[in-house]
Amino acid sequence: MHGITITQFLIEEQRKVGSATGEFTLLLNHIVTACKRISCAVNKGALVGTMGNLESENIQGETQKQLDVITNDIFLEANQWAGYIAGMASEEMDDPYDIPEKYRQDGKYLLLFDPLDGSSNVNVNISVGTIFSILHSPQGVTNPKVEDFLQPGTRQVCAGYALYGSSTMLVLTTGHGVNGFALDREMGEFILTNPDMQIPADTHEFAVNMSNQRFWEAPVQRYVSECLQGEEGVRGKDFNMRWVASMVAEVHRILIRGGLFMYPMDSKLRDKGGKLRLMYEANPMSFIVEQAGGASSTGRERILDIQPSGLHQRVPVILGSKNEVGVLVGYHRT
Ligand code: AHM
Ligand code: MG
Repeated sequence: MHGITITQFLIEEQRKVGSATGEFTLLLNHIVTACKRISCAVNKGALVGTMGNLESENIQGETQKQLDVITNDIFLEANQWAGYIAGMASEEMDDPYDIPEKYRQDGKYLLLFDPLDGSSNVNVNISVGTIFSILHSPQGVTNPKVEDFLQPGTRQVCAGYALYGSSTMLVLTTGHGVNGFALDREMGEFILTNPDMQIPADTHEFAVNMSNQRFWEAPVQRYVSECLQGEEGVRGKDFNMRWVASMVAEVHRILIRGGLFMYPMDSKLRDKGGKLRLMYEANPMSFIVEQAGGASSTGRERILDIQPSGLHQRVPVILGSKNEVGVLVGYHRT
């Protein structure tokens, strides 16, 4: 039997909230459309010659790929015109996007996104994704400034990602659990395939870029060396390791079968604050992981509790199976 479409799912969810006006459901529908368009753009990449680098750099000083810019434009275009959104910000833009005057209408929401996460993987045909986070726009603000976006992750109304992998999946939370939808390309619809996703509390799989080992802090050194000792070591079990270098793919794997993912602080990242960006990578993924029963921390504090100080702020990230995150966070206390 075919599952329900994402549109039916969203409308049924909306019915449960008596006071809902339907605007939020429509807003999510535009995000869904943007993700379908991005899925097509990523799939066609090599055929239409969009797999290369551009000469430009983004605010993070990273060389932009053609697809970084194309997918950023798709997200802006799909979401700017309906009036539900007061402001948008993304990894690919230094400042919040100026929504054209003709579309401005006291929108209730702010949208933050990374249009193509893991884009260093795109020209080698490895999974990439889109990450997004929705916040309330402060009341009475029609042209939101950076300060209006700087809300802690606990204030997110919704977070989600699309994974462009062997199939395209969309995973969402609005604070009532996590649901996953697979794109049926023939129908052109996302279908509910993974209702109420739950992360197992225990795991024997970790994900980290091992090439940074010599730069890590002591707690992470200890944790990984104990995992590598396997059955003979203090952990008393063998661990497996994965590193896709696409956070969306790693978080999706953890939602399906558990695991621990980290991009920890290291001595060469200290000035930047970490590698991953708080507002459109760490916060939405932490919201999803916590809603699926997992945990997420910098090692020293819960990510969702951080009061942001900048749109492109970076933080160390440790997330996944609750008990395993607990072990590593515990090592940061000793
Ligand atoms: P991006 O948004 O520029 O693609 O960077 C974020 C990505 C994450 O998806 C991934 O976990 C990490 O960068 C990989 O970094 P590294 O290449 O250092 O392993
Ligand atoms: Mg990214």
